[in-house]
Amino acid sequence: MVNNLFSAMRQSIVDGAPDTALALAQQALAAGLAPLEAINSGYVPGMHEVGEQFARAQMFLPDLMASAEAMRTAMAALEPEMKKSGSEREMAGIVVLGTTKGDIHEIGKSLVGTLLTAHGFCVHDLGVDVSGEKFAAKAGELNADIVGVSALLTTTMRNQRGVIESLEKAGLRSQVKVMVGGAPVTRSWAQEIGADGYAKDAMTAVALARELMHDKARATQNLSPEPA
Ligand code: B1M
Repeated sequence: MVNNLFSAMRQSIVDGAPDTALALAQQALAAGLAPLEAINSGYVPGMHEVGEQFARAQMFLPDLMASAEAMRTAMAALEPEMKKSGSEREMAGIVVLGTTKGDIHEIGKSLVGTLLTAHGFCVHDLGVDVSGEKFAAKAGELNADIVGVSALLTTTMRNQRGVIESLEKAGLRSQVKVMVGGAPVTRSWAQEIGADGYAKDAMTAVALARELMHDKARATQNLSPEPA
């Protein structure tokens, strides 16, 4: 039964059908299905299928855009449910999030933001096509704990390094942790550019953000003067 629902969700993305995607999201919520399960097992496989068909030239840019619209519509229905628990918890940390300069892919980044919010982080989402300077300015203004940079294109991944350089220039690097992610990003790339961590998906991003907050707290304790 639930597999039929997942398969219909997947198909609504492949078809680029926002109304169907929305109706299925509402059906899932009414049935008590966890929103993240609907996203990961229903809609995301549809996006992968679309990406593969696009790469094989069996789908074109307008198809990709229609699929993205269907995905956004479904996520808009599921997001409030996912975010609910976050508002009831103690604030876990401040995150400045965005997709790197030259890149307008927003769905994965927004999902990361939603799950961080759901787990108590205060997320400031700068959107897409964000320059390193903008990341650094917002991180400084908010005294952010973490800067999260998403990139979906092999050509824009390198701008993640630019964000780190901008934080260094602004004198903020020692106080802000940097996490990176996005389909072409790998752990070794994160290490190469000097990021503090890499997460392969949104749930892993939450675990990583918590880990980075622990690292920050430990570093602060080590700097505190010894009690007399
Ligand atoms: Co584009 N696109 N796209 N696209 N698109 C890809 C990425 C591509 C792989 C498709 C393909 O060819 N198979 C390919 C990139 C190839 C490459 O670089 N090697 C590609 C291309 C080529 C392009 C254009 C250049 C096409 C063109 O114009 N000719 C163009 C570039 C525009 C630009 O950015 N300058 C383009 C445009 C678009 C649309 C605008 C049409 C649309 C985006 C709409 C939108 O976001 N509003 C789009 C889409 C939808 C895709 C695919 C099909 C799906 C992306 C997506 O939303 N996935 C994508 C193919 C694919 O990825 N399989 C493709 C679902 C999402 C939940 O997953 O984003 O991976 P994802 O996020 C995951 C993880 O990666 C991770 O967690 C998320 C949730 O689990 N994650 C993080 C992401 N960010 C993170 C940050 C973190 C931690 C984890 O910490 C901070």
